[in-house]
Amino acid sequence: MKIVKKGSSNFNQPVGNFQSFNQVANHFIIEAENANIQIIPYSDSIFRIRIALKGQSFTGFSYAIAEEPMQVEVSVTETTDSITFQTKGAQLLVSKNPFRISFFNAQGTLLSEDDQAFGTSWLGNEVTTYKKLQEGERFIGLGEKTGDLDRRGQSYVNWNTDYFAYPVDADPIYLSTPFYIGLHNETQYGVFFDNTHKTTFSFGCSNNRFSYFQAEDGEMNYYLFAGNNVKSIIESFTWLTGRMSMPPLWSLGFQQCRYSYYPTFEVINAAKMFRDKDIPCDVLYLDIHYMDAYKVFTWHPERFPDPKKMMADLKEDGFNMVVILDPGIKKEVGYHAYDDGKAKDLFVSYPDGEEYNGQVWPGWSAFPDFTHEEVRKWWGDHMKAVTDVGVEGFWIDMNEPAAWGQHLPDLIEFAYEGEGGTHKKSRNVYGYQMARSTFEGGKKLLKGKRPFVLTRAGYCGVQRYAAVWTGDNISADDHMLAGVRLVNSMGLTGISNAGYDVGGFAGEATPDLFARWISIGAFSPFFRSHSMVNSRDSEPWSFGEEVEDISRNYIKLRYRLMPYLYSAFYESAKNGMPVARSLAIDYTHDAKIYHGDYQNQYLFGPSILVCPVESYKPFAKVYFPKGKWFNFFTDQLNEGESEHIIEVNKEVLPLYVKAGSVLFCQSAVNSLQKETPKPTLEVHYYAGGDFSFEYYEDDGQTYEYENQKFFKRIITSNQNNEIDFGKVSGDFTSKFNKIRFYLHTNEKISNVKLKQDEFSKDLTLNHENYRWINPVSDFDPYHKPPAKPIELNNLPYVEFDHSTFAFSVIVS
Ligand code: MIG
Repeated sequence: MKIVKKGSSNFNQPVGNFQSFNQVANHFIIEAENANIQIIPYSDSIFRIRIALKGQSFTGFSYAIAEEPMQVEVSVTETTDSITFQTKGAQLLVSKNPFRISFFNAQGTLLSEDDQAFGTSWLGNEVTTYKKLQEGERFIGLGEKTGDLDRRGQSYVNWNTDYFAYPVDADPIYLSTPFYIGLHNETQYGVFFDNTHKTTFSFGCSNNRFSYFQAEDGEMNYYLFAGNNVKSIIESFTWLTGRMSMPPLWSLGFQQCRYSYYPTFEVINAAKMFRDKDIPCDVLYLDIHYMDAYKVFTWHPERFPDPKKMMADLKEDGFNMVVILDPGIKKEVGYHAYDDGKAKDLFVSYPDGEEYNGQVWPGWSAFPDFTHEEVRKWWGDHMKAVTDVGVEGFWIDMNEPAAWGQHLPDLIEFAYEGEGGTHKKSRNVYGYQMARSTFEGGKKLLKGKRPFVLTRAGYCGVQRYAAVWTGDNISADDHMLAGVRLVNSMGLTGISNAGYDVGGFAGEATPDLFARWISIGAFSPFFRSHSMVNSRDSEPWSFGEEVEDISRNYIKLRYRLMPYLYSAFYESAKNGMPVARSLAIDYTHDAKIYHGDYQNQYLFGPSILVCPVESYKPFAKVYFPKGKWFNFFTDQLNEGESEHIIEVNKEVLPLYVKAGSVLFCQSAVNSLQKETPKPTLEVHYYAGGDFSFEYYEDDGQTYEYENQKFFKRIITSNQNNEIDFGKVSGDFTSKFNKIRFYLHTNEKISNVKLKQDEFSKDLTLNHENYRWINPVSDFDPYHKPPAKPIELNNLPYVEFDHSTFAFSVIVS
């Protein structure tokens, strides 16, 4: 028996000692005993680090990266022990013997450092970088991962997985975004491990020594981000991996799904019900039963004999239709998509050239290789089968890819843009490239209109092409809250347009659960109700009158807030700030927000604080972070940095508005695509602090905004209640010609002035009783006395033109 002496293990292969250092263009190349290293200053605050064992070449290509390295000013200092790379925003220090990396912010504070003993090392082909745990370090991000907001003590695997009815602590699920943010000592930094193989992240799991990121195979290729706050790190990360473009306005409305609506009259009936019941809705879905024998790009001849007419009828009523597209192509000679794909050799195959077949809905199927440009184009062209009918929305499912039995053979091969890759390397990007193909195909076929794509699987960068939903959740309170955290966590990793199946996919929601879920869902970026085949009806009217009223109220509220929401989406498209913002973005170093009681709270856009609470709880615990917070419904002010226990009921979701912020509202409509709101834009000003928020409008359906066809202006305010509306830029004419400016403040107002350049005039101060949504509490007279409407009595407002010039409103 051979005893390996402690400290002299020869299993773990290290990088070893430094040997030489060179600069080639903007790359710094270090040779060490066992590995080659590249250090690339990528921007002022990003360093890219690549480490490969000697004898292994650096692979070239990444699907995630949207930008080339910037021209970075870097000063390099070499001593006998170390090399330092200093940029404007960060510092990277390489210790030579052995090779180790430490990372500092612009102020020289340590952000992250390699574990002194292990740094980067290999076990066979498996490569790992170990980072020393810092004092009090927390970890956030990693996208669609279950568990707590603070991921300390947990580990996660990135391997896109179809997981029906996943438990709330399941891992992995559908989508992988190997990017996280570390927080400690009032500092923050980001790590993006751009390796598409199965990766594992540990944040001090089962040890108290290090965090690590590890890949089964491939290169150690990671990016370190420094920044003065979490927001700037998200901005850098989304600069690097891309941001969403403006989604079609209709996709921000309420979306009703079902597995499955068929035949035609069921779809038409659902549409009619929404209109008859005065519940806003913009989208209905067709799940797999619309296809003929589940063959993608076909229509079931009996169930949908005239899809064009159905589509036209729906559009007439202000609905769009989103149809499901699964990647599996039925292996059937005579089926056009199969024959064509086969003839052109576009399907994934074994190393011996034989087509790979797996079983999915249509039976034995072939899988288009979306990692090949030609295949993506081919898929896009076939989408004509649905766009010809008038479809503008595409729901891509099963793209992990899923197959019965789950495990695809690892040896199957993908093009990987000519680089080639096995299933091991390609799986995690398959859904992402399917999203890209679907988006680009849709964009081409819709001739200038914005397609809407919804995907289940993805990888970093998927936000450029698709919205994401969290797959097959369960109708249960803990799933409702887990969904909120999944969406918020995706927001930290670049994916802003995300949502969950409201009401739960598997199982059946109770009326109370549905009521609470739909009110929270109204404050989710992507807002869709969906449920499983053979389960009870789960449209908003299926749970009784009371729940119907609550659903109507919250859906209407979302529609009222549309100008605000659209501006929040714009902010996301512009700088990557998510629409649903974990409090870890703005209140990063406040320990309270990570507490189990408060970790589900988030900001919806910059101003609205949402406090999700289980449907069975008569009380909720709410934490107000720094600042002051207006109760959304009553305007009562709450001091920040305080914890409260409040009474809740299913009609009133705890919502608050930040003092020192603004909301933009419009009149209620039932369809964003068909109805035009009244021409008065409501601007709700919540006094009490500085803010800056950009108001944004465009046509909501084309890419004309790329040609200046937008209407935007920055609105700022200060403690003195001077609200500046900047000059409008862009050539788009606003839908609104008047502004009704509401003042939410507990101070007495005597005068409101409108000031433009030198000129200033007093505005007439009016008052009105204002109600956000209708009360519903009078529904249940047996159990409680009819409640009074929640009204803001005598809310002051002024009215003026929606001028494109710069002006100020001065309140005193
Ligand atoms: O094997 O298309 O997550 O939303 O309704 C199940 C049927 C396939 C899984 C999706 C779900 C969808 C269902 N799909």
